[in-house]
Amino acid sequence: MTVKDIKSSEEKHDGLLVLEPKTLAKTARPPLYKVLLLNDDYTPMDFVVCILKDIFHKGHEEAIRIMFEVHKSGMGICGTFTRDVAETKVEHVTAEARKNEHPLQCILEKE
Ligand code: TYC
Repeated sequence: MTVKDIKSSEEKHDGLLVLEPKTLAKTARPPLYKVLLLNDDYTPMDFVVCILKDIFHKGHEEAIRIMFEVHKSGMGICGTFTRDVAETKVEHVTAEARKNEHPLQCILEKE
């Protein structure tokens, strides 16, 4: 149900906004979290590109764009997810980086 739908049901109630708890539960959106990559001086660029492709499902051009964004500005956004998904992505990135002995840092930021 969209805000528009709520507005039209509002009209059916003589202009009074009546939101059933059920409706509120259905329309509530879960909080979202950004997954960020941080720059460092040691992780190879091609490793970061692979992470962006394999874990964040980015295409080649987009993966390169994000990697250079991180490299130049210090951080970049890999994607926005619900909390569980975002935490799992961070764990996968960190595990893969440590397995390959890279210091790559990946963090969450609440939107
Ligand atoms: N700065 C790294 C280098 O020059 C590349 C890099 C990019 C590292 C993005 C981390 O999140 C990162 N090899």
